[in-house]
Amino acid sequence: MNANEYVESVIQKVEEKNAGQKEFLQAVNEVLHTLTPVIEKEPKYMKHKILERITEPERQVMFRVTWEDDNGEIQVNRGYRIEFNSAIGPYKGGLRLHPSVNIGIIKFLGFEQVFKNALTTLPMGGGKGGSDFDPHGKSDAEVRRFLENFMMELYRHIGPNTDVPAGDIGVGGREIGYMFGTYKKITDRFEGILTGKGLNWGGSLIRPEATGYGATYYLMEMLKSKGTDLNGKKVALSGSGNVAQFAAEKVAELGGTVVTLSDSKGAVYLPSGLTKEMWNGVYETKAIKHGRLSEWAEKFGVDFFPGKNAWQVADKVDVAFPSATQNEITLDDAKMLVDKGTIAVVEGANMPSTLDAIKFFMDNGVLFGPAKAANAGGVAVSGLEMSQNSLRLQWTREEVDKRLHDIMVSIYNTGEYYAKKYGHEGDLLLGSNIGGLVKVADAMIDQGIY
Ligand code: NDP
Ligand code: 2IT
Repeated sequence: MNANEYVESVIQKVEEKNAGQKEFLQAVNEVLHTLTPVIEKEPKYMKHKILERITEPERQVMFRVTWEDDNGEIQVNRGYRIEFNSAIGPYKGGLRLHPSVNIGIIKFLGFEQVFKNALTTLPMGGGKGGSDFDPHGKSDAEVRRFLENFMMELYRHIGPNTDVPAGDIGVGGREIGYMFGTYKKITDRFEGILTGKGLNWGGSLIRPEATGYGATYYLMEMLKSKGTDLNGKKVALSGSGNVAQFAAEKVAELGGTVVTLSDSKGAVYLPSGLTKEMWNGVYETKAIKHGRLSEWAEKFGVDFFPGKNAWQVADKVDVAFPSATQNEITLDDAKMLVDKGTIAVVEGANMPSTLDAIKFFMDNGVLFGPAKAANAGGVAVSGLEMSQNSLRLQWTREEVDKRLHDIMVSIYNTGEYYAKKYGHEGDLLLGSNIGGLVKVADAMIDQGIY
Protein backbone atom coordinates (compact mmCIF):
# COMPACT_ATOMS: atom_id res chain seq x y z
CA MET A 1 0.00 0.00 0.00
CA ASN A 2 1.42 3.42 -0.89
CA ALA A 3 1.03 6.52 1.31
CA ASN A 4 -1.95 7.80 -0.61
CA GLU A 5 -3.79 4.49 -0.42
CA TYR A 6 -3.02 4.25 3.28
CA VAL A 7 -4.44 7.73 3.97
CA GLU A 8 -7.59 7.02 1.92
CA SER A 9 -8.10 3.64 3.61
CA VAL A 10 -7.87 5.21 7.09
CA ILE A 11 -10.29 7.99 6.11
CA GLN A 12 -12.72 5.35 4.86
CA LYS A 13 -12.47 3.36 8.10
CA VAL A 14 -12.97 6.51 10.19
CA GLU A 15 -16.06 7.37 8.10
CA GLU A 16 -17.52 3.90 8.62
CA LYS A 17 -16.91 3.94 12.37
CA ASN A 18 -18.12 7.50 12.97
CA ALA A 19 -21.06 7.82 10.61
CA GLY A 20 -23.00 11.05 11.01
CA GLN A 21 -20.26 12.86 12.95
CA LYS A 22 -19.83 15.38 10.16
CA GLU A 23 -17.58 17.93 11.85
CA PHE A 24 -15.24 15.18 13.08
CA LEU A 25 -15.08 13.62 9.62
CA GLN A 26 -14.39 17.05 8.11
CA ALA A 27 -11.47 17.63 10.50
CA VAL A 28 -10.04 14.16 9.82
CA ASN A 29 -10.31 14.69 6.07
CA GLU A 30 -8.62 18.08 6.31
CA VAL A 31 -5.71 16.81 8.39
CA LEU A 32 -5.07 13.38 6.89
CA HIS A 33 -5.00 14.59 3.29
CA THR A 34 -2.15 16.95 4.15
CA LEU A 35 -0.09 14.17 5.77
CA THR A 36 0.61 12.09 2.65
CA PRO A 37 4.08 13.58 2.03
CA VAL A 38 5.33 12.64 5.53
CA ILE A 39 3.73 9.19 5.43
CA GLU A 40 5.52 8.61 2.13
CA LYS A 41 8.95 9.60 3.51
CA GLU A 42 8.57 7.97 6.95
CA PRO A 43 7.28 4.40 6.62
CA LYS A 44 7.37 3.98 10.42
CA TYR A 45 4.08 5.88 10.72
CA MET A 46 2.24 3.37 8.55
CA LYS A 47 3.96 0.43 10.24
CA HIS A 48 2.92 1.67 13.67
CA LYS A 49 -0.64 2.40 12.45
CA ILE A 50 -0.32 5.98 13.64
CA LEU A 51 -3.22 7.33 11.59
CA GLU A 52 -5.63 4.64 12.85
CA ARG A 53 -4.52 5.35 16.42
CA ILE A 54 -4.47 9.13 16.28
CA THR A 55 -8.04 9.30 14.92
CA GLU A 56 -9.42 7.13 17.74
CA PRO A 57 -9.85 8.93 21.11
CA GLU A 58 -8.16 7.23 24.05
CA ARG A 59 -11.29 7.68 26.16
CA GLN A 60 -14.77 9.20 25.67
CA VAL A 61 -16.97 10.14 28.60
CA MET A 62 -20.64 11.05 28.15
CA PHE A 63 -22.89 11.81 31.07
CA ARG A 64 -26.24 13.18 32.17
CA VAL A 65 -26.41 16.60 33.81
CA THR A 66 -29.61 17.21 35.75
CA TRP A 67 -30.31 20.63 37.27
CA GLU A 68 -33.14 22.84 38.41
CA ASP A 69 -34.03 26.09 36.61
CA ASP A 70 -35.30 29.27 38.28
CA ASN A 71 -38.90 28.04 38.05
CA GLY A 72 -38.05 24.90 39.97
CA GLU A 73 -38.38 22.82 36.82
CA ILE A 74 -35.93 19.96 36.28
CA GLN A 75 -33.74 20.23 33.18
CA VAL A 76 -31.62 17.51 31.59
CA ASN A 77 -28.51 18.11 29.46
CA ARG A 78 -25.75 15.91 28.14
CA GLY A 79 -22.13 16.40 29.20
CA TYR A 80 -18.99 15.27 27.35
CA ARG A 81 -15.28 14.93 27.97
CA ILE A 82 -13.22 13.35 25.23
CA GLU A 83 -9.67 12.50 26.21
CA PHE A 84 -8.16 12.22 22.77
CA ASN A 85 -4.43 11.73 23.07
CA SER A 86 -1.98 11.85 26.00
CA ALA A 87 1.26 10.94 24.21
CA ILE A 88 3.00 14.22 25.00
CA GLY A 89 1.26 15.32 28.20
CA PRO A 90 -1.98 15.39 30.22
CA TYR A 91 -5.16 15.89 28.18
CA LYS A 92 -5.72 19.62 27.71
CA GLY A 93 -8.48 21.56 25.99
CA GLY A 94 -11.57 23.63 26.53
CA LEU A 95 -15.20 23.07 27.46
CA ARG A 96 -17.91 24.36 25.12
CA LEU A 97 -21.44 25.23 26.21
CA HIS A 98 -23.68 25.67 23.19
CA PRO A 99 -26.98 24.08 22.12
CA SER A 100 -25.33 22.68 18.96
CA VAL A 101 -22.82 20.60 20.97
CA ASN A 102 -22.85 16.88 20.12
CA ILE A 103 -20.31 14.08 20.04
CA GLY A 104 -19.12 14.94 16.51
CA ILE A 105 -18.38 18.55 17.45
CA ILE A 106 -16.51 17.64 20.63
CA LYS A 107 -14.53 15.00 18.73
CA PHE A 108 -13.52 17.41 15.97
CA LEU A 109 -12.38 19.89 18.58
CA GLY A 110 -10.47 17.23 20.53
CA PHE A 111 -8.78 15.93 17.38
CA GLU A 112 -7.67 19.43 16.35
CA GLN A 113 -6.46 20.08 19.89
CA VAL A 114 -3.99 17.17 19.74
CA PHE A 115 -2.10 18.79 16.84
CA LYS A 116 -2.51 22.34 18.15
CA ASN A 117 -1.13 21.53 21.56
CA ALA A 118 1.85 19.74 20.02
CA LEU A 119 2.67 22.91 18.07
CA THR A 120 2.79 25.08 21.21
CA THR A 121 6.16 23.53 22.25
CA LEU A 122 4.61 22.73 25.66
CA PRO A 123 3.91 19.22 27.04
CA MET A 124 0.15 18.95 26.60
CA GLY A 125 -2.00 16.18 25.17
CA GLY A 126 -5.38 16.88 23.59
CA GLY A 127 -8.93 16.76 24.92
CA LYS A 128 -12.22 18.63 24.70
CA GLY A 129 -15.58 18.65 26.44
CA GLY A 130 -18.76 20.54 27.01
CA SER A 131 -22.50 20.28 26.94
CA ASP A 132 -25.56 21.14 24.87
CA PHE A 133 -26.61 23.53 27.67
CA ASP A 134 -27.49 26.93 26.19
CA PRO A 135 -26.22 29.80 28.38
CA HIS A 136 -28.14 32.45 26.39
CA GLY A 137 -30.92 33.93 28.48
CA LYS A 138 -30.03 31.91 31.59
CA SER A 139 -29.73 33.65 34.94
CA ASP A 140 -26.44 33.65 36.80
CA ALA A 141 -27.92 31.21 39.31
CA GLU A 142 -29.02 28.83 36.53
CA VAL A 143 -25.54 28.84 34.98
CA ARG A 144 -24.08 28.11 38.43
CA ARG A 145 -26.50 25.30 39.21
CA PHE A 146 -25.89 23.71 35.82
CA LEU A 147 -22.11 23.89 36.28
CA GLU A 148 -22.23 22.49 39.81
CA ASN A 149 -24.03 19.44 38.48
CA PHE A 150 -21.73 19.23 35.45
CA MET A 151 -18.68 19.20 37.74
CA MET A 152 -20.24 16.59 40.06
CA GLU A 153 -19.50 14.10 37.28
CA LEU A 154 -16.54 15.73 35.53
CA TYR A 155 -14.41 15.98 38.69
CA ARG A 156 -13.66 12.24 38.73
CA HIS A 157 -12.10 12.37 35.26
CA ILE A 158 -9.80 15.37 35.62
CA GLY A 159 -6.69 16.26 37.61
CA PRO A 160 -3.60 18.47 37.34
CA ASN A 161 -1.61 15.57 35.85
CA THR A 162 -4.52 13.83 34.11
CA ASP A 163 -6.80 16.21 32.24
CA VAL A 164 -7.01 19.99 32.57
CA PRO A 165 -10.06 21.65 30.95
CA ALA A 166 -10.47 25.37 30.20
CA GLY A 167 -12.88 27.71 28.40
CA ASP A 168 -14.27 27.71 24.88
CA ILE A 169 -17.57 29.02 23.46
CA GLY A 170 -19.90 29.86 26.36
CA VAL A 171 -17.23 29.28 29.02
CA GLY A 172 -15.25 32.23 30.39
CA GLY A 173 -14.06 33.45 33.79
CA ARG A 174 -17.47 33.21 35.49
CA GLU A 175 -18.00 29.60 34.44
CA ILE A 176 -14.45 28.52 35.33
CA GLY A 177 -14.99 30.05 38.79
CA TYR A 178 -18.19 28.08 39.47
CA MET A 179 -16.57 24.85 38.29
CA PHE A 180 -13.39 25.39 40.30
CA GLY A 181 -15.38 26.12 43.46
CA THR A 182 -17.42 22.95 43.00
CA TYR A 183 -14.33 20.80 42.41
CA LYS A 184 -12.74 22.19 45.56
CA LYS A 185 -15.86 21.52 47.60
CA ILE A 186 -16.08 17.91 46.40
CA THR A 187 -12.41 16.99 46.69
CA ASP A 188 -11.08 19.38 49.34
CA ARG A 189 -8.11 20.06 47.07
CA PHE A 190 -6.90 23.41 45.73
CA GLU A 191 -5.08 22.41 42.57
CA GLY A 192 -4.64 23.39 38.95
CA ILE A 193 -7.47 21.34 37.45
CA LEU A 194 -8.70 24.13 35.19
CA THR A 195 -7.03 27.01 33.36
CA GLY A 196 -8.47 30.44 32.78
CA LYS A 197 -8.79 30.83 36.54
CA GLY A 198 -9.21 34.22 38.25
CA LEU A 199 -6.00 36.15 38.87
CA ASN A 200 -6.44 35.95 42.65
CA TRP A 201 -6.75 32.19 42.70
CA GLY A 202 -4.14 30.70 40.39
CA GLY A 203 -4.95 32.26 37.03
CA SER A 204 -2.36 33.62 34.63
CA LEU A 205 -2.10 37.18 33.45
CA ILE A 206 -2.78 37.40 29.68
CA ARG A 207 -4.83 34.16 29.59
CA PRO A 208 -8.07 36.03 28.72
CA GLU A 209 -6.24 37.96 26.00
CA ALA A 210 -4.10 35.06 24.77
CA THR A 211 -6.07 33.59 21.87
CA GLY A 212 -6.84 36.93 20.24
CA TYR A 213 -3.39 38.41 20.89
CA GLY A 214 -1.67 35.20 19.81
CA ALA A 215 -3.60 34.96 16.53
CA THR A 216 -2.70 38.58 15.80
CA TYR A 217 0.99 37.88 16.46
CA TYR A 218 0.70 34.92 14.07
CA LEU A 219 -0.97 37.17 11.48
CA MET A 220 1.94 39.61 11.78
CA GLU A 221 4.34 36.78 10.86
CA MET A 222 2.17 35.87 7.86
CA LEU A 223 2.14 39.47 6.64
CA LYS A 224 5.87 39.85 7.31
CA SER A 225 6.57 36.93 4.97
CA LYS A 226 5.08 39.10 2.20
CA GLY A 227 6.95 42.21 3.30
CA THR A 228 3.92 43.94 4.79
CA ASP A 229 2.18 44.56 8.14
CA LEU A 230 -1.17 45.68 9.56
CA ASN A 231 -0.79 49.39 8.87
CA GLY A 232 -3.79 50.66 6.95
CA LYS A 233 -5.29 47.15 6.61
CA LYS A 234 -9.04 46.66 6.96
CA VAL A 235 -9.63 43.63 9.16
CA ALA A 236 -13.03 41.89 9.18
CA LEU A 237 -13.52 40.06 12.46
CA SER A 238 -16.42 37.72 13.12
CA GLY A 239 -17.77 36.98 16.57
CA SER A 240 -17.68 39.39 19.50
CA GLY A 241 -16.72 36.98 22.27
CA ASN A 242 -13.42 36.33 23.99
CA VAL A 243 -11.30 35.67 20.90
CA ALA A 244 -12.79 38.47 18.79
CA GLN A 245 -12.52 41.03 21.61
CA PHE A 246 -8.81 40.61 22.17
CA ALA A 247 -8.02 40.13 18.50
CA ALA A 248 -9.77 43.48 17.91
CA GLU A 249 -7.75 45.15 20.64
CA LYS A 250 -4.39 43.88 19.34
CA VAL A 251 -5.19 44.50 15.65
CA ALA A 252 -6.06 48.12 16.45
CA GLU A 253 -2.92 48.50 18.59
CA LEU A 254 -0.74 47.25 15.73
CA GLY A 255 -2.17 49.66 13.16
CA GLY A 256 -5.07 47.73 11.61
CA THR A 257 -8.68 48.94 11.29
CA VAL A 258 -11.34 46.59 12.67
CA VAL A 259 -14.28 47.00 10.29
CA THR A 260 -16.70 44.27 11.40
CA LEU A 261 -17.91 42.28 14.42
CA SER A 262 -20.78 39.82 14.66
CA ASP A 263 -22.67 37.39 16.85
CA SER A 264 -25.13 34.61 16.20
CA LYS A 265 -27.88 37.15 15.41
CA GLY A 266 -26.11 39.42 12.92
CA ALA A 267 -23.18 41.73 12.17
CA VAL A 268 -22.06 45.36 12.36
CA TYR A 269 -20.01 47.36 9.85
CA LEU A 270 -17.63 50.03 11.15
CA PRO A 271 -16.15 51.74 8.08
CA SER A 272 -13.89 54.00 10.15
CA GLY A 273 -12.91 51.32 12.63
CA LEU A 274 -13.61 50.24 16.20
CA THR A 275 -12.55 52.95 18.67
CA LYS A 276 -11.26 52.29 22.19
CA GLU A 277 -14.52 53.57 23.64
CA MET A 278 -16.50 51.22 21.38
CA TRP A 279 -14.21 48.35 22.39
CA ASN A 280 -14.87 49.01 26.07
CA GLY A 281 -18.58 48.87 25.30
CA VAL A 282 -18.26 45.53 23.49
CA TYR A 283 -16.34 44.09 26.44
CA GLU A 284 -18.94 45.30 28.91
CA THR A 285 -21.93 44.10 26.84
CA LYS A 286 -20.54 40.67 25.93
CA ALA A 287 -18.00 39.65 28.59
CA ILE A 288 -19.56 41.22 31.67
CA LYS A 289 -23.29 41.43 30.95
CA HIS A 290 -23.48 38.37 28.64
CA GLY A 291 -25.68 40.46 26.32
CA ARG A 292 -26.14 40.79 22.56
CA LEU A 293 -24.18 42.74 19.96
CA SER A 294 -27.42 44.42 18.83
CA GLU A 295 -27.72 46.03 22.29
CA TRP A 296 -24.20 47.41 21.93
CA ALA A 297 -24.93 48.65 18.39
CA GLU A 298 -28.00 50.52 19.60
CA LYS A 299 -26.05 52.16 22.40
CA PHE A 300 -23.28 53.31 20.06
CA GLY A 301 -25.56 54.33 17.17
CA VAL A 302 -24.11 51.69 14.85
CA ASP A 303 -26.27 49.88 12.25
CA PHE A 304 -26.87 46.22 13.09
CA PHE A 305 -27.60 43.88 10.17
CA PRO A 306 -29.71 40.99 11.49
CA GLY A 307 -29.05 37.62 9.90
CA LYS A 308 -25.92 38.83 8.06
CA ASN A 309 -22.39 37.60 8.62
CA ALA A 310 -19.26 39.73 8.94
CA TRP A 311 -18.07 39.02 5.38
CA GLN A 312 -21.31 40.24 3.84
CA VAL A 313 -21.50 43.61 5.57
CA ALA A 314 -18.00 44.99 4.77
CA ASP A 315 -17.24 46.79 1.46
CA LYS A 316 -13.52 46.07 1.45
CA VAL A 317 -11.61 43.44 3.43
CA ASP A 318 -7.82 43.07 3.46
CA VAL A 319 -7.72 40.47 6.21
CA ALA A 320 -10.50 38.07 7.26
CA PHE A 321 -10.22 37.03 10.91
CA PRO A 322 -12.98 34.47 11.66
CA SER A 323 -13.37 34.24 15.46
CA ALA A 324 -16.85 32.83 16.08
CA THR A 325 -17.43 29.20 15.17
CA GLN A 326 -16.90 26.28 12.75
CA ASN A 327 -17.81 26.52 9.05
CA GLU A 328 -18.55 30.22 9.18
CA ILE A 329 -16.64 30.80 5.91
CA THR A 330 -18.27 28.80 3.11
CA LEU A 331 -17.08 28.66 -0.50
CA ASP A 332 -19.48 31.51 -1.36
CA ASP A 333 -18.09 33.60 1.49
CA ALA A 334 -14.54 32.84 0.33
CA LYS A 335 -15.35 33.99 -3.21
CA MET A 336 -16.93 37.15 -1.84
CA LEU A 337 -13.89 37.85 0.35
CA VAL A 338 -11.49 37.45 -2.57
CA ASP A 339 -13.68 39.84 -4.59
CA LYS A 340 -13.45 42.32 -1.72
CA GLY A 341 -9.66 42.25 -1.87
CA THR A 342 -8.74 39.77 0.90
CA ILE A 343 -5.01 38.92 0.93
CA ALA A 344 -4.91 36.96 4.22
CA VAL A 345 -7.17 34.77 6.35
CA VAL A 346 -6.21 34.04 9.94
CA GLU A 347 -8.38 31.53 11.79
CA GLY A 348 -9.12 32.64 15.36
CA ALA A 349 -11.98 30.14 15.64
CA ASN A 350 -11.65 26.37 15.31
CA MET A 351 -12.26 25.08 11.75
CA PRO A 352 -14.07 28.26 10.65
CA SER A 353 -13.42 27.64 6.93
CA THR A 354 -15.02 24.78 5.01
CA LEU A 355 -12.69 22.52 3.01
CA ASP A 356 -13.72 24.06 -0.32
CA ALA A 357 -13.28 27.57 1.08
CA ILE A 358 -9.70 26.72 2.15
CA LYS A 359 -8.94 25.33 -1.30
CA PHE A 360 -10.37 28.44 -2.94
CA PHE A 361 -8.21 30.73 -0.77
CA MET A 362 -5.07 28.75 -1.54
CA ASP A 363 -5.81 28.51 -5.26
CA ASN A 364 -6.21 32.28 -5.32
CA GLY A 365 -2.95 33.07 -3.55
CA VAL A 366 -4.56 34.20 -0.28
CA LEU A 367 -2.26 33.73 2.73
CA PHE A 368 -3.95 31.15 4.93
CA GLY A 369 -3.26 30.85 8.68
CA PRO A 370 -4.85 27.59 9.85
CA ALA A 371 -6.73 27.43 13.16
CA LYS A 372 -4.59 24.88 14.93
CA ALA A 373 -1.58 27.14 14.51
CA ALA A 374 -3.10 30.61 14.56
CA ASN A 375 -5.37 30.20 17.60
CA ALA A 376 -2.93 28.12 19.67
CA GLY A 377 -2.03 31.12 21.84
CA GLY A 378 -4.96 30.45 24.16
CA VAL A 379 -3.95 26.94 25.04
CA ALA A 380 -0.29 27.98 25.07
CA VAL A 381 -0.95 30.44 27.88
CA SER A 382 -3.07 27.77 29.56
CA GLY A 383 0.11 25.68 29.48
CA LEU A 384 1.98 28.60 31.04
CA GLU A 385 -0.75 28.84 33.70
CA MET A 386 -0.10 25.17 34.52
CA SER A 387 3.63 25.90 34.79
CA GLN A 388 2.97 28.80 37.16
CA ASN A 389 0.62 26.63 39.26
CA SER A 390 3.32 23.97 39.55
CA LEU A 391 5.88 26.58 40.59
CA ARG A 392 3.34 28.27 42.90
CA LEU A 393 4.32 31.55 41.31
CA GLN A 394 2.73 34.20 39.14
CA TRP A 395 4.66 35.75 36.26
CA THR A 396 4.19 39.38 35.22
CA ARG A 397 2.05 40.48 32.29
CA GLU A 398 5.17 41.34 30.32
CA GLU A 399 6.75 37.95 30.99
CA VAL A 400 3.68 35.99 29.86
CA ASP A 401 3.10 38.21 26.82
CA LYS A 402 6.71 37.77 25.73
CA ARG A 403 6.49 34.00 26.09
CA LEU A 404 3.21 34.02 24.14
CA HIS A 405 4.79 36.07 21.37
CA ASP A 406 7.82 33.76 21.18
CA ILE A 407 5.56 30.70 21.05
CA MET A 408 3.48 32.16 18.20
CA VAL A 409 6.63 32.93 16.20
CA SER A 410 7.85 29.40 16.84
CA ILE A 411 4.51 27.93 15.71
CA TYR A 412 4.67 29.99 12.54
CA ASN A 413 8.25 28.87 11.88
CA THR A 414 7.35 25.21 12.48
CA GLY A 415 4.60 25.43 9.86
CA GLU A 416 6.89 27.11 7.37
CA TYR A 417 9.71 24.64 8.03
CA TYR A 418 7.65 21.48 7.51
CA ALA A 419 5.85 22.92 4.47
CA LYS A 420 9.23 23.52 2.83
CA LYS A 421 10.73 20.23 3.99
CA TYR A 422 7.91 18.27 2.39
CA GLY A 423 7.83 20.23 -0.86
CA HIS A 424 4.87 22.55 -0.27
CA GLU A 425 6.57 25.84 0.54
CA GLY A 426 4.20 28.44 1.98
CA ASP A 427 1.40 25.96 2.78
CA LEU A 428 0.99 26.62 6.50
CA LEU A 429 -1.91 24.19 6.77
CA LEU A 430 0.15 21.26 5.54
CA GLY A 431 3.25 22.36 7.44
CA SER A 432 1.41 22.81 10.74
CA ASN A 433 -0.43 19.49 10.43
CA ILE A 434 2.83 17.67 9.75
CA GLY A 435 4.65 19.55 12.53
CA GLY A 436 1.96 18.54 15.03
CA LEU A 437 1.86 14.97 13.79
CA VAL A 438 5.55 14.16 13.99
CA LYS A 439 5.82 15.26 17.61
CA VAL A 440 2.82 13.22 18.75
CA ALA A 441 3.49 10.22 16.51
CA ASP A 442 7.13 9.89 17.56
CA ALA A 443 6.07 10.02 21.22
CA MET A 444 3.47 7.33 20.58
CA ILE A 445 6.07 5.10 18.95
CA ASP A 446 8.51 5.66 21.85
CA GLN A 447 5.85 4.61 24.35
CA GLY A 448 5.00 1.26 22.80
CA ILE A 449 1.74 -0.22 21.67
CA TYR A 450 -1.24 1.23 23.49
P1 NDP B 1 -17.30 33.13 23.16
O1 NDP B 1 -18.41 32.33 23.69
O2 NDP B 1 -16.62 34.12 24.02
O3 NDP B 1 -17.78 33.91 21.85
C1 NDP B 1 -18.31 33.22 20.77
C2 NDP B 1 -18.74 34.23 19.72
O4 NDP B 1 -19.10 33.52 18.54
C3 NDP B 1 -19.97 35.00 20.13
O5 NDP B 1 -19.96 36.26 19.51
C4 NDP B 1 -21.10 34.13 19.59
O6 NDP B 1 -22.30 34.81 19.38
C5 NDP B 1 -20.49 33.68 18.28
N1 NDP B 1 -21.06 32.39 17.89
C6 NDP B 1 -21.05 31.24 18.61
N2 NDP B 1 -21.68 30.27 17.96
C7 NDP B 1 -22.11 30.81 16.82
C8 NDP B 1 -22.82 30.29 15.72
N3 NDP B 1 -23.25 29.01 15.69
N4 NDP B 1 -23.08 31.14 14.68
C9 NDP B 1 -22.65 32.46 14.73
N5 NDP B 1 -21.97 32.99 15.74
C10 NDP B 1 -21.69 32.17 16.76
O7 NDP B 1 -16.26 32.07 22.57
P2 NDP B 1 -14.73 32.27 22.19
O8 NDP B 1 -14.50 33.64 21.70
O9 NDP B 1 -13.93 31.75 23.30
O10 NDP B 1 -14.58 31.23 20.98
C11 NDP B 1 -14.73 31.61 19.61
C12 NDP B 1 -14.04 30.60 18.72
O11 NDP B 1 -12.65 30.54 19.06
C13 NDP B 1 -14.54 29.16 18.85
O12 NDP B 1 -14.42 28.51 17.61
C14 NDP B 1 -13.55 28.54 19.84
O13 NDP B 1 -13.49 27.14 19.70
C15 NDP B 1 -12.27 29.21 19.36
N6 NDP B 1 -11.15 29.23 20.32
C16 NDP B 1 -11.30 29.75 21.57
C17 NDP B 1 -10.22 29.79 22.42
C18 NDP B 1 -10.31 30.42 23.77
O14 NDP B 1 -9.28 30.49 24.44
N7 NDP B 1 -11.45 30.88 24.22
C19 NDP B 1 -8.92 29.24 22.05
C20 NDP B 1 -8.85 28.79 20.67
C21 NDP B 1 -9.94 28.78 19.87
P3 NDP B 1 -23.44 34.77 20.53
O15 NDP B 1 -22.94 35.63 21.65
O16 NDP B 1 -24.66 35.31 19.84
O17 NDP B 1 -23.58 33.34 20.92
O1 2IT C 1 -9.66 25.63 21.34
C1 2IT C 1 -8.84 25.92 22.24
O2 2IT C 1 -7.62 25.83 22.07
C2 2IT C 1 -9.37 26.40 23.53
N1 2IT C 1 -10.57 26.54 23.66
C3 2IT C 1 -8.43 26.68 24.67
C4 2IT C 1 -8.08 25.41 25.39
C5 2IT C 1 -7.27 25.58 26.65
O3 2IT C 1 -7.05 24.54 27.30
O4 2IT C 1 -6.88 26.68 27.01
